[in-house]
Amino acid sequence: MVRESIPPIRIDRIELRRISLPLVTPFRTSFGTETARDILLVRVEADGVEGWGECVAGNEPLYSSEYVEACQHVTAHHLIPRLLGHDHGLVDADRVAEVLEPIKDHRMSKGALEAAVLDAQLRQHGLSMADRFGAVQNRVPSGVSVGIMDSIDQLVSAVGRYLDDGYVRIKLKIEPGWDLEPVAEIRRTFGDSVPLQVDANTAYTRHDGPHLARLDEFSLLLIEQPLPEDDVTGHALIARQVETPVCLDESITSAAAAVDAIERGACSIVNIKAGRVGGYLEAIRVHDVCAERGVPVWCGGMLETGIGRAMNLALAALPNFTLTGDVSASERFWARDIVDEPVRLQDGHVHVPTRPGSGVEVDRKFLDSVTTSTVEVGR
Ligand code: NPG
Repeated sequence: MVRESIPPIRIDRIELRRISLPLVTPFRTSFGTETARDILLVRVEADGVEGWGECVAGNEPLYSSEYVEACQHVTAHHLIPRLLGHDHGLVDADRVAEVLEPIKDHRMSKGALEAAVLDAQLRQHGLSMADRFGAVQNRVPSGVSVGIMDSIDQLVSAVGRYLDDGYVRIKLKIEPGWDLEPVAEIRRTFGDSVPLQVDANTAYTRHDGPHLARLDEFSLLLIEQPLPEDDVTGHALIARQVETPVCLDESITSAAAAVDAIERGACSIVNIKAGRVGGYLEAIRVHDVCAERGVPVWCGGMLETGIGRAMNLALAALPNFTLTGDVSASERFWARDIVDEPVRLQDGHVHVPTRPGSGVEVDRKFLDSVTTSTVEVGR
């Protein structure tokens, strides 16, 4: 698909803002429990408009090596100086990744900065992110990710509530000791027709193929990231031992990594998260290479506020997002969101924003009330 380019913008100032938001309920995965998020937001001021980007790194380096404090440091000291030093601050979102390329990794930080530039540039030209990305849907089905709980009874109640809310697909977090039993109980309680998948967040080993194959009887949509991120060959071994399709998340750090994993038979489905691959533009490339190879994708989530959630929706509306993603309603995680139009669930779907840029406006008063620090970096 040809996506038209738009004129660059001249950046006047970039603000790094940290906010603290408590989660409505603790969220436990195989790598840890989150009760509140310390979130880095990037605000770009350019030609009289502002653009926002959200960094999805967690408080600690548990999901990947990135974490919020390091993201702020690398953004302030390595990414922003390069961006502003290039062409006197005249920036095109399409070229941000290239300008930042000499800095190794730090994809979540790069993605947040690129998102802020893109948001400002699109607002400047009155274009929505969905249109810029090539979205083909105005709403997408909404799935929900359900954390590991203290008891199976608790899990059953939580899943029951989400199904009552209308979520059309359930993802259960699993780890050794919390896999066969919870999955069996959810199937027994809610039946075989509930679209169900599991996510291990790297918690298993290459020896666990026969154990994971015992999940096959539960007709799961997929099993996500059973092994550590760098074990692509191990995933190919597991994929041969289980009938349930293997999906990769942590391992897919770029479009090139997606091609490699697919060609090596390590996955037949890909979870796309913009932050994990260095930004929305690389995420679109991941989408495209998967589409070319007949590999379906779905949009993951990283406990984003309304800013990241709105952008995820624009991405999830692309044609090869044929599996239901993790873009759930804001209220699934936040008592109050920081934007004027939080994501809402309607008939099991969430709407793709249509206004310019991300399509959401930041609620400044509430944002200020949850802000813990602000740093300005000028041109
Ligand atoms: O809906 O935002 C959401 C959460 C979906 O389970 C979810 N995210 O491993 O995919 C994951 C997990 C995650 C959350 C990963 C936070 C990293 C940080």
